[in-house]
Parts: sequence; structure tokens; C-alpha cells
Amino acid sequence: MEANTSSENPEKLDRIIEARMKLKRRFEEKMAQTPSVADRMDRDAGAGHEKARGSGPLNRHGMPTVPVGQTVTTKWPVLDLGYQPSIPLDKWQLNIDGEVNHPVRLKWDDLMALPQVEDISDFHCVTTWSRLNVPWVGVRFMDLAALVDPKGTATHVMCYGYDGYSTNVALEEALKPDVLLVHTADGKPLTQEHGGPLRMITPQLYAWKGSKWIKRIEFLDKNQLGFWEERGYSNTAYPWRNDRYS
Ligand SMILES: Nc1nc2c(c(=O)[nH]1)N[C@H]1C(S)=C(S)[C@@H](COP(=O)(O)O)O[C@H]1N2
Ligand SMILES: [Mo]
Repeated sequence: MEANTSSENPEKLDRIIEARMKLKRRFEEKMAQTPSVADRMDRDAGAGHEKARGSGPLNRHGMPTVPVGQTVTTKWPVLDLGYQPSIPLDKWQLNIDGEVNHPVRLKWDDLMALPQVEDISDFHCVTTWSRLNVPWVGVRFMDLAALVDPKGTATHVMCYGYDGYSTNVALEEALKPDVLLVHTADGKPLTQEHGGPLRMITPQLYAWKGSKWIKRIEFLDKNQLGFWEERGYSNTAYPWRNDRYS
């Protein structure tokens, strides 16, 4: 569901939609080959594809609710590098740059002026806990990408946190519609310990792919390794393939 915050400026909304459609066309084929789409349980896994592994009813993407090796918790554990940065909203900014035609530096008000999306999705941590049905509010990664207009050479992003964290995500994953930059969870502003004021979420990948306290998204023309990926975590991080470490 999309809140219609851009209705006061229909031209701006048209531009966002047009740019988003352009990106979608460019990445559709690659997205269709990614495991969370290609491994679906409700049809045969095609050549070269594994079947999704897990248990429970199929979710909206055709994947079993609980990925292999995960245990559902109603708590929300906190994982970080031992430091939870505090960023007041008037000092907060998000830089989006690298292999893009229109780099931007967003202030908090700029972010809030973009289309705001509500979504409910699951959160799978590599340390084997899953938190289901989290209600989020935020901005689609896809809309931010449309804003900066990635060059034809862009293939990945590196996301950086205010705590010095980094994590790499392939564009065919980052552009999926449930990848959000969220400022609200469970109906409340995202707390500092969970990455507030703004963090990324990647429901179809293990949660370390979503940077808390996000401060920069750098588009890259090749894959590079982030903080945990350099230390042996998987590049791809597909929960339904038990794809935890490389
Ligand atoms: N900036 C930053 N983002 C991060 C991390 C971190 O240490 N720093 N940890 C990652 C890991 S390993 C996980 S499982 C999730 C945890 O999010 P949570 O603490 O809100 O549960 O955030 C991810 N994003
Ligand atoms: Mo994690």
C-alpha cells in the first residue's frame, strides 16, 4: 500500500514512476532469475535452480514462511558492532552516489517528501532467529534508485552505516519491491538500537544485508565485499538456501 504523499506534485510523482519503470524493465530479467523468485515451491525449480527449503505455509512470494534452520521469535534481538550511533534528525543525511547520473544528498525532510510505503514483512537473522510480520513504514529502495538514475554499468550497491558498517547487495535484489529504507516499525519511530532514524531492510535476504543507521548508498560497477562478507559471510545471503557463509 502506498501513501499518496506526492499528490500535491503530480509531475514529480510522474517522474518518479517513469524512472522506476525504466529501472524495472532493465532489471526484470535478472530479478526473475534470483532464488526468491526462481526457487518457488509452487512450481518446479527450473534448470540450475534449487527448491526453496523451509517450513510453514507459503508466503506471498511462494516461499515457506520459516526458512531452513530458522526459529521464530517474538522478541527482537539487537545485533551491532558494539556501538549504536546517535544521529539527530537535523544532522542526519543520506548520500546516494557512485555509478549514478544524479547523485543526491537527502536531508530528513527530503526523505519524508518521497512516496511513503507501508509493508509487512519478515526478518531473518543469520544467527537463526526470524521475526515474522513486522509492520514497516519507509521509502522503497527502488524509488531512491530511480531518483539517482543508475548508470548502465551499475550492478551492486554498498550500503554504509554511521557506525562504520558496510554491506554489499546486488541490484536485482535491492530493487525488489519489499526492500525498504524504514523509519517506522511496529507503529513507532524506529529505535536507535534497531538502526533509527533510518535503516534498510531486505526481507528476502538475511538481515545483515540491511544496514542500520544508513548514511550512504554507493552504486558500484562490480561486486565488492562489505564488513561481514569480508569475514566469510555469504555474498548472496539467501535464507531458503541456507546460504549463510561462503
Ligand atoms: N550499521 C549496521 N547495520 C547492521 C548491523 C550492524 O552491526 N551495523 N548488523 C546487521 C546484522 S548482523 C543484523 S542480523 C541486523 C540486526 O538488526 P537488529 O539489531 O535490528 O535486530 O542488522 C544488520 N545491520
Ligand atoms: Mo545477523
